[in-house]
Amino acid sequence: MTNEQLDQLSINTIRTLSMDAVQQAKSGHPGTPMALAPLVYTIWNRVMRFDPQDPIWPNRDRFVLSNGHASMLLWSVLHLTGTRAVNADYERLGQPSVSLDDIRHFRQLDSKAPGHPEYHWVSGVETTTGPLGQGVATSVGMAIAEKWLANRYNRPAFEIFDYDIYAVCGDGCMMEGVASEAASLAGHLGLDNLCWVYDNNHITIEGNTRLAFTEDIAARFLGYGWNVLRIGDANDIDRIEHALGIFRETNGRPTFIILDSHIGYGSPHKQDRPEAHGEPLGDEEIRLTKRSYGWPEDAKFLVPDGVREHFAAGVGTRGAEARRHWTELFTAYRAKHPELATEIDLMQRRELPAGWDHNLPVFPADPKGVAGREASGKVLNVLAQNIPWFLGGSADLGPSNKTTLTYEGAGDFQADSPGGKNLHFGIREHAMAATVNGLSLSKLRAFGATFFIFSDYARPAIRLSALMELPTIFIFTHEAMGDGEDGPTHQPVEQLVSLRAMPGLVTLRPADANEVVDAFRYVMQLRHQPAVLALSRQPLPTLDRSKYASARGVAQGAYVLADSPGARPEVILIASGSEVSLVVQAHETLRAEGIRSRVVSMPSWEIFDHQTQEYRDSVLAPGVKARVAVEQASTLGWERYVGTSGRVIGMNTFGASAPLKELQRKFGFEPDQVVAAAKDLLGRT
Ligand SMILES: Cc1ncc(C[n+]2csc(CCOP(=O)(O)OP(=O)(O)O)c2C)c(N)n1
Ligand SMILES: [Mg+2]
Repeated sequence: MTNEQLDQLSINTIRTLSMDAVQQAKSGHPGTPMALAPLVYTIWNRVMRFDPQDPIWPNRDRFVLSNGHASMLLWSVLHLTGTRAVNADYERLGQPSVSLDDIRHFRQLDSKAPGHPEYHWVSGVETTTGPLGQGVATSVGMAIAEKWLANRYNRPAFEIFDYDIYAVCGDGCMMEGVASEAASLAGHLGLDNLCWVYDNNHITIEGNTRLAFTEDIAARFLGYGWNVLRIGDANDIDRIEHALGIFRETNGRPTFIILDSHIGYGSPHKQDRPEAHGEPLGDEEIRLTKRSYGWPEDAKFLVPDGVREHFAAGVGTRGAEARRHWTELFTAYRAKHPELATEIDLMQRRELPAGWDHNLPVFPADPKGVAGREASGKVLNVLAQNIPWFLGGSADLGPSNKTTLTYEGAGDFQADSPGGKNLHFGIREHAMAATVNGLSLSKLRAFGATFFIFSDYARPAIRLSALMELPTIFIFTHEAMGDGEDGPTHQPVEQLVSLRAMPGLVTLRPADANEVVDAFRYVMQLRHQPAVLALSRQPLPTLDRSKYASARGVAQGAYVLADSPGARPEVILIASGSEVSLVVQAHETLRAEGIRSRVVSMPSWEIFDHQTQEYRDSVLAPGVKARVAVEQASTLGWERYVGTSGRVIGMNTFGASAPLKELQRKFGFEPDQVVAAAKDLLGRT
């Protein structure tokens, strides 16, 4: 067989595997894999530097399938390239990442060919996709990461990092706002290591894009400052290869390739029709389509002889050679630059350098206190100096979030200063969170920041952080009514409980400056969980830790901060964040009146819930039924800790525009009101 024939055979193998898998599953998306098989084939087998034997080799090119519904493209190519599996400890397992049996069980329980690409479940998947727009936005973070890594670690004659990022996307991705935010940022930063290929098939679920999407997308990307290319025929693999070559030679701009394609290519009755998007073709149509490809009509899940070998000769050989060369280079680099090499090693395993927590601040007792955001700013500046690959930024609220890294040499990340550690995301919260995911997928330790209320704008990407088990950090300040006069548009209410509801995400709402320090101490040691820090705008009294318990209790999620001497408490007062100090005042009042209360500071439900029953009972003594929870947020969920006979002082409306003091009075966040609730529960009014 000629090479051209093998190319075609390989492409048709991707197509027919996709059709067969969707048919077998009786669900899935056949049309786009049929159309994009030549594209994905070309990227993988002709261009990408990816070694199927080691899918986590640090300098590999990245491939992102942003139109995640076309997952059969990825399962086919991971199978045909013989990509090997890697486990969560980064060990190579030797077995295939995706077997033919997995493809036969496409979309079935435990199959390594699930409905959409899932990072952490299938080796070779660089990021989880499915929510349209997320993949391309995440790819911008990957591209920023590569620029940053190259700047820090490359040395003359040592190009340790020089990889590229390829993302494939469709109409849906292009319509989603997050993609626009991300494209705008990528254009501004001139990320010439980033290439998006847009599947211009004019079809989405409801029909032709004439229905809702008629803009001039080329003009749009030119406006963003991208290099825009067009390929009129998705089957022309030489043109595709040529365009990808232009991308690799383009400096100073990301590349956007518009690829005109036909969804359901080759299907006599479904090509160019919306039904090809998300329905099995049907047995008869599959036969007709296979006939049009010159394929045996009744063969199922067929991988003809020569196809695996063709991939082995293409990406297999090129990837192995690239990795071998890199490994030798890195060995020499390690000899010459041992400290830098060690950093790269640590980073790959998501470990922290020795001394990462040196010089973390300790805040003295102070009734006037320090704002949560202020304490956080001090901690961030220490951490960023201790951990070279710790970086991040805000969505234009740096001065307000106090996230700016101000120490000498921190610098701004820009096209002409790719070593900067202050990222300026602009007012693009959603793309910021997706970018932070991309940075984290590239093994950098990254944070993003905005006001807590606007976490809603970032939420879909935070959810993917949790789903992907990434140790990202989101710093959300102005976490309650502290911005008083800004009013209800800026006062979070339901954000806290909604983030607590997200599996795997750790939320922390520290009570004072020392709790902020210990919250970071906890968060930094996470390797597979994202964290949200909800921090106050206004100063919170720094508690006297010689009188009250140590802030180290943060690591247990909740701890007894203050207790009554002698017998068991009569009432337990539980609070988080800014309400802790007010509950402490209530406790002192109750104590003066001879009522034994206990104060529990509860910065994190999730962490507390993971402690032993014994510990939890030592904090929330089961015999004490009189309990009051105080938190400037939705009351939903607090019953879990106060029980059916407890009381919750929280928010059930949207707050209001007024000075903080007045809001605290109006909504019940005053010591007297806590005292009254406690006494009421005890029948001591
Ligand atoms: C954020 C988001 N909204 C909606 C969907 C549901 N959905 C999946 S695919 C799709 C249509 C996508 O059209 P296009 O990107 O053009 O894909 P094609 O059919 O051309 O492959 C929609 C609406 C989704 N996955 N993510
Ligand atoms: Mg489309």
